[in-house]
Amino acid sequence: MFTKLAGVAGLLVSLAAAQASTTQRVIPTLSPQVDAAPSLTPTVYDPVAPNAQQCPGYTASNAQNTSSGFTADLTIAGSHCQAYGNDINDLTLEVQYQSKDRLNVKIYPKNITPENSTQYILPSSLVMQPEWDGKTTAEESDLALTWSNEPTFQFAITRTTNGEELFSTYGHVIVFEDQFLELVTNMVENYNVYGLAENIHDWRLGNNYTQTFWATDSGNTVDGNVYGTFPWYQETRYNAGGNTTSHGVYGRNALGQEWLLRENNITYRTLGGSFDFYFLSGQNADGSSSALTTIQQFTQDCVGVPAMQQYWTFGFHQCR
Ligand SMILES: *[C@@H]1O[C@H](CO)[C@@H](O)[C@H](O)[C@H]1NC(C)=O
Ligand SMILES: *[C@@H]1O[C@H](CO)[C@@H](O)[C@H](O)[C@H]1NC(C)=O
Ligand SMILES: *[C@@H]1O[C@H](CO)[C@@H](O)[C@H](O)[C@H]1NC(C)=O
Ligand SMILES: *[C@@H]1O[C@H](CO)[C@@H](O)[C@H](O)[C@H]1NC(C)=O
Ligand SMILES: CC(=O)N[C@H]1CO[C@H](CO)[C@@H](O)[C@@H]1O
Repeated sequence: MFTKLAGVAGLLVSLAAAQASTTQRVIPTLSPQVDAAPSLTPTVYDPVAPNAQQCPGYTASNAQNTSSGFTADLTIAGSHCQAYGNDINDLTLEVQYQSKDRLNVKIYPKNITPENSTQYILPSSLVMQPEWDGKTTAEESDLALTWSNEPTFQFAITRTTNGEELFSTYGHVIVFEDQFLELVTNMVENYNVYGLAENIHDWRLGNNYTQTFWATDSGNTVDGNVYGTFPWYQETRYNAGGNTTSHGVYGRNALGQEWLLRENNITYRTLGGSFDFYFLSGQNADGSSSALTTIQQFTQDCVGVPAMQQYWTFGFHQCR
């Protein structure tokens, strides 16, 4: 979805350089030493990296109902931890029951001006932004959000038909810094999560997997980072009696990011932007839910279906 433009940018630079060469000296913008930096241990493998879960978290106040959900202020609940940047004191929480099957949770800095808006808010002109259908209210939704300030702001998403908990930050702090965001959800035992593409990995991602996204042209590395960034997963639960339930989680953010799948939780981290989560119920009209319905809710309503391709492009025209 978020494709790499570095190649195009590189081409433009060399064309500009070729044109300029007859009239002026080309001054490189990067020093020749740029590739000679020491290798850095990624935080995820670094035992002495700061633990952002020791940050103070936030406290919610001033909750106000809106026609589609509610908003609240989030204020930092202690002194700044500066784990990987500057903590942002004041945030806005926006909860919107966008349609029967989709609930949106946004958390972004309260004080944003046109000058710094694009650092935090991903414009809808770049990546489609799902919106309220103009009629759904909290009472009509397949999903419900509950929250608490004890000990700090935390929220959970449940399915209203059976109370199934789909996502929950209970027991973890929310971290919001100018160059680092972190949020953790509790997961059921032995959870089945699929997606977070692109990756070359087992179909079921497992409970001990780190998906790093920064849209690189890194080749086809097994378990590594590839071209695209599809920050969404579908989870299926195989319940007693042979019936299954399915739902989806989409984190709309185009920055470099990591999803750490661990035994009992998933940690979501980004290098900036804001939290913009879409929870999809995967529910059909009869109240059952399925992976197929979840994926339809994601493609049709969140990112748009792919363009229809000419039949011959499925043939020998591989790659270019
Ligand atoms: C806000 O909406 C919730 C859920 O719809 C409702 O329970 C609550 O009473 C409302 N609060 C106010 C102040 O209207
Ligand atoms: C955005 O810029 C304004 C004006 O300089 C500043 O007051 C505000 O703190 C900035 N917001 C963030 C989140 O950095
Ligand atoms: C998880 O994966 C890491 C790295 O691949 C490995 O070192 C570790 O032993 C695994 N942990 C478990 C509990 O399987
Ligand atoms: C997530 O679960 C793993 C494995 O149980 C645990 O080691 C880790 O501390 C948990 N992460 C957080 C942020 O609680
Ligand atoms: C039809 C049916 O048996 N549905 C069940 C599927 O599993 C969920 C979760 O255990 C139940 O809540 C449903 O009633």
